[in-house]
Amino acid sequence: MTLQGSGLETERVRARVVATFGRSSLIDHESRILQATRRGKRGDVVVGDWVSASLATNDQASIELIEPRASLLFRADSYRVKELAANIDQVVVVFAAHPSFNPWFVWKALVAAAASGIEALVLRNKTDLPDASDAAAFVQQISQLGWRTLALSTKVDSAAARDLLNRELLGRRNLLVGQSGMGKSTLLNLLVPDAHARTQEYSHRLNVGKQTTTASRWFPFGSGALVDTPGFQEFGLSHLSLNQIAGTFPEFSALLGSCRFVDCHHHEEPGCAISAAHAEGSVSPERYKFYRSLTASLAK
Ligand SMILES: Nc1nc2c(ncn2[C@@H]2O[C@H](COP(=O)(O)OP(=O)(O)O)[C@@H](O)[C@H]2O)c(=O)[nH]1
Ligand SMILES: [Mg+2]
Ligand SMILES: [Zn+2]
Repeated sequence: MTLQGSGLETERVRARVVATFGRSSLIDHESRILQATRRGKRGDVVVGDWVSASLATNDQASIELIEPRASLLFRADSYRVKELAANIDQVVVVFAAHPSFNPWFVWKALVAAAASGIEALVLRNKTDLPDASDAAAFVQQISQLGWRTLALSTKVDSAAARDLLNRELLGRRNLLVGQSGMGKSTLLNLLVPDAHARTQEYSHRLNVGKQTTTASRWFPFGSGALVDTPGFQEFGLSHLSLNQIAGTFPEFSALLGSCRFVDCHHHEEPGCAISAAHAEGSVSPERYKFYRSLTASLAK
């Protein structure tokens, strides 16, 4: 569509937001990357959004409208709640025995995904290295709780890793999360060979320092996508309510609704079905401790 008037010719395009930094975004319109700004509004554009933008002749676009999102994934840090990505349909949580991993990071990412109604896959990377921090046992526990899991070595057995990953990731819009050093970028580069070059191009065009990976980056992958996230050590969940959190624990699902009090916090209230299950050992002590920690400030 071409709008005439005021001497300026603009064309409306539909595009995918592939990177953001401050008020600037990069949008992908039929494989052409354009620089875009959002007039008036601040910070409401999220990587993964479909937008409608008007395109000026100088290759600068202005985002006019954000289409309704199929999903939106958040995480919180000590300052604020941040959107990680929109329109994701699978969260891939990457961890490895080296450097040592934090099991609660993996569990928190699973809570965030489930609370947003997004499927999750837990990926144990670096199986070529000695398993000094019991990664295999951890992934087995997660699998017993009902999540899909994979174990592979991105670096040493790349061909096998690529086959396994293609099977689980192709055709989906995947968000890679994990503590830094777990192998997310290695995995991304294995599946999307020009990802490194594109990351540099994105940073250059957004005028961000080369080393700064401060935000998510969207890369087309088959009919879906792979979205890389920056290294963060904490996956805060302060945006979720107690009921939302409890609802993401698979081992609670058969018990929710059986507590004596409808508004039970499952913190050892009389007649609590979940603390009873914990006392009997059918809810693991570590998982219950994790639940109590997540909801400590919410149970009032
Ligand atoms: N031994 C081994 N090292 C790996 C594997 N995958 C990644 N690495 C290494 O782990 C380090 C961190 O990887 P990187 O992809 O940057 O992690 P990210 O911070 O999660 O993006 C790099 O030195 C990689 O070469 C693997 O499967 N096995
Ligand atoms: Mg990385
Ligand atoms: Zn209860």
